[in-house]
Amino acid sequence: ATGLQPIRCRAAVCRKPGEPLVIEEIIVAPPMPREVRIRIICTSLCHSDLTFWKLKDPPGIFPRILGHEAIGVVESVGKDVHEVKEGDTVIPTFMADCGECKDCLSNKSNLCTKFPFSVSPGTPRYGTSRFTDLNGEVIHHLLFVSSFTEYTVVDIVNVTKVDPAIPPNRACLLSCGVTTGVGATWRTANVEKGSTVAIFGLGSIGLAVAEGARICGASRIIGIDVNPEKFETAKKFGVTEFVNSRTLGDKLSQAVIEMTDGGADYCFECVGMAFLVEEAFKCCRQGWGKTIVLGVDKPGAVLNFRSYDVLHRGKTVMGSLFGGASPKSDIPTLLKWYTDKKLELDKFVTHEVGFEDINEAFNLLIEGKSLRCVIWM
Ligand code: CXF
Ligand code: ZN
Repeated sequence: ATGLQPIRCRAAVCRKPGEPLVIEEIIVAPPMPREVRIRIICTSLCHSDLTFWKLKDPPGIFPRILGHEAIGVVESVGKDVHEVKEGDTVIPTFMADCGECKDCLSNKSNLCTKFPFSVSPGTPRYGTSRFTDLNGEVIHHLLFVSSFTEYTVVDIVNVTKVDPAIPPNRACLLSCGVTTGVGATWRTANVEKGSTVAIFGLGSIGLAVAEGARICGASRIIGIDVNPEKFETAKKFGVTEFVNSRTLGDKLSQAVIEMTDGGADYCFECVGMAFLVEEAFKCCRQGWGKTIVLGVDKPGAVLNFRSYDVLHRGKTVMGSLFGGASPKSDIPTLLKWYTDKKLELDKFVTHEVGFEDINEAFNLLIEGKSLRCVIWM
């Protein structure tokens, strides 16, 4: 493989918001300096892909190649890339890890200041696209990854080299969802042994939080959802009790406070609704309770807290991106946890489909039938 030539390959292009992806031939330009071109092995569908798929333009932007949870092999490297070489197995991530800025050098942050997170339609370093269709029209990137294509181009700050022996249909989960949930317990909240944890929303992210809480040694893991059917699955992820937020309505926080004798030690909001963050905050105990927000509400969403509660009752509200995990150091740790059988990834994968059936993966997630559907290229 020569990095200097454009590649013609198949990609699932999102041409219009909410319409089925179209598998077509596209041209992928060679990597620019400090970029790598990756052959995607497999990718999985994250709920955020649905968000960007549905987003009407503007702020939606089309045509675009979605997908940001993946694993692949380096096909070629641009100029000045020394960290990886052709043939290396890598996990791309929407979070950068430059390894040089104040944040990347600190163990307390994963918010790279040199290459900050954004929803830019281009690459992080140049702001441009490496994709064109056969008519020469530009196709936009998503979250610096764009994995619904046989080949993509990713900046070196957005790739983590991983052990090629780990099954790709498991390792790819660490590219977004599982790291976000497990990371929130381990890297953001620091859940201690014996804690009581409440999880608001039992989708893949909530279940990854449960998995993380279980690994951290939490003794009670309370799952809260509008759908009681989710409890059966949630038990496999360590959830010990279920609370139905639909039937409880405005009595939800009262119920959680009662069953925890004053409130949970840790509350995780995994839906992305401002009012649910406020509910979660009410449910965490005074003195030391922490509320960790993983969900992302609409831009401009406002949270309402009483200053007395936040400042004088010893409660904390915090949030993170990617669970507060630094890709290049924390993904290899999580992969080791998987090989050591401490972190269970298998149970997240409910479906696997071939690339040509990618729209089926969308339907399964929309209908709430899947947790993670792996798409094989
Ligand atoms: C999300 C994180 C928050 C902003 C949108 C994308 N990442 C992955 O699903
Ligand atoms: Zn995601």
